[in-house]
Amino acid sequence: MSAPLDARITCSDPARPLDLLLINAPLRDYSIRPRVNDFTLPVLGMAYIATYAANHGFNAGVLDAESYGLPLDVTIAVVNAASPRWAGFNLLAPTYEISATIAAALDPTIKVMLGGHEAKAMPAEILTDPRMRNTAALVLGEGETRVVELLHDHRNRADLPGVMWIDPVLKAPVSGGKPGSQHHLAPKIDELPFVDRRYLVQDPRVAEDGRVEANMVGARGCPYDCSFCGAAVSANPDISIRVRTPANILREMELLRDQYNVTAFRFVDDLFLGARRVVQTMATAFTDARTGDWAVWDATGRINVLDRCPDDLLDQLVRNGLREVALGIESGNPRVLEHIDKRIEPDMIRRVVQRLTARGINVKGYFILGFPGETADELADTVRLVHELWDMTDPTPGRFRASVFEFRPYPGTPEWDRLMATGRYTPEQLLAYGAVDLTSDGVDEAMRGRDEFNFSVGIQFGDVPVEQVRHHLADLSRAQHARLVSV
Ligand code: B12
Ligand code: SF4
Repeated sequence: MSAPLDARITCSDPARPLDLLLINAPLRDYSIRPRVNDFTLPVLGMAYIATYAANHGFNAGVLDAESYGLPLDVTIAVVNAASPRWAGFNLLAPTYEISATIAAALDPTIKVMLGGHEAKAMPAEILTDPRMRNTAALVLGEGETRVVELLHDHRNRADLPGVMWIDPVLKAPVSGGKPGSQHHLAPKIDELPFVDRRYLVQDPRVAEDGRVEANMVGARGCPYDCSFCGAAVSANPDISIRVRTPANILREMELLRDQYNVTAFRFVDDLFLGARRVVQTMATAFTDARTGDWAVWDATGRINVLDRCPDDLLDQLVRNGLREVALGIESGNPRVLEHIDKRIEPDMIRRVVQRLTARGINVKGYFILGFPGETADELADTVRLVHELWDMTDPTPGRFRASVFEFRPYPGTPEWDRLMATGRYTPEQLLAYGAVDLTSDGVDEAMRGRDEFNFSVGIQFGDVPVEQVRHHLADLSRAQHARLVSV
């Protein structure tokens, strides 16, 4: 009899051998410095794949090593002991090195499949990385239907579009795809099964306010091209932008309410409130379903789109239960915003934050410090804007909070291409991500909560030295934390 499956692996049937184990790699080796917080967002993409595979009769599991803060050797031992037929990785730029280290240490009888943003951006380099030698398939883009095809051993990977591997004869990367197979690239999102929450470690979960909260995906793809972003349209040419129908979204919300008592929802996709037509359609559907009577929800939005929404539409969203909008503000300087191709300007930012918070909608603003070519004055504009937005929203019923990051380049993005075109950097330099420990000066609650986002390649891209960028970042994060604590 084989050993019982490690309890940290979530799967549809622990008594059956695993066809596929999807591994969310830890962001760093937690044997060296343990995790300092215990919350992470759920791995919805992996859960979508596992759910779809289970619906097709396969036993797929998820090991969220990041959420458990697993050391590298433990992660490797857990996967090898589970001995799945396939092991799958979601490769993101900062997690590539750790994923490759895990893949290299797996039992060679386990076939490896790769997906995620980094796999899409650098497929040839990854397939020829000796640590990835057991890779039988690298899948570009949305995985559900192609992963299930790959799990059928008798089916041919060469039939699948956007699937790559190393040809044993040519010893070079090749890709598949037969005529009529393009539908795999954009699975019909209204026909996908709702995510089986068994695969997620902390979702649904009881939030600080006592509500049971769940994360959802309402749309796939983003039509914008912000220069730093891994989700930018030019970095994802394979994606067709699709929004789920309101009826489909509402059905999942009601199911989560009935099954788990969920009354708070967070839409993590790039652009839930990112297109005027979508905002209007959702508002009408949520009004008809009286969603605001029982639920609150948070979503991402675009400042330029919300700026064009009339007051009555914003009022309707409040009645629908809209609680918080996350906005990519990025910079307080017009030249930098233009450089990013953000299609917004500082007055528009002030206007939208004011209109939302005046209605009681909270705003979470994302900012980036240390952009390529950013001057000290331009960075100071961003710091000033954060303070201005805090002050402006002090008297409003809705809160404004700032989430600040250090710039880091992601392959495939417009900013990456610009940096490479300067001839000053090699891909290895731009990919040398390291965890930055901003919690090291004694216990610092402000930095703990965001420890997993403090990543850097340690290069000064603008006029402001990296140490000063971090100093501003830590200052703003501490000020933000103090404001939350004092509320
Ligand atoms: C929610 C989210 C998170 C969550 C959950 C992450 C996760 N592992 O799923 C949290 C907060 C934990 C997170 C953390 C990080 N994230 Co994040 N995240 C997102 C966000 C906003 C949405 C992802 C999502 O759920 N999409 C919906 C699902 C359905 O799509 P999906 O996850 O892409 O999965 C599909 C495909 O990618 C594919 N797929 C996924 N996994 C696999 C595995 C296999 C084997 C196969 C074949 C296919 C496959 O099939 C899935 C279903 O169609 C994206 C933005 C975006 N557009 O993707 C950024 C994004 C993916 N994150 C990013 C980054 C960098 C990170 C961090 C590294 C942050 C950091 N510290 O620097 C960490 C990594 C932590 C980790 N180990 O996962 C970048 C990636 C950029 C890049 N080129 O690498 C993105 C694109 C954001 C950005 N602005 O650029 N993130
Ligand atoms: S930052 Fe937001 S709007 Fe810009 S490309 Fe990324 S997901 Fe789209």
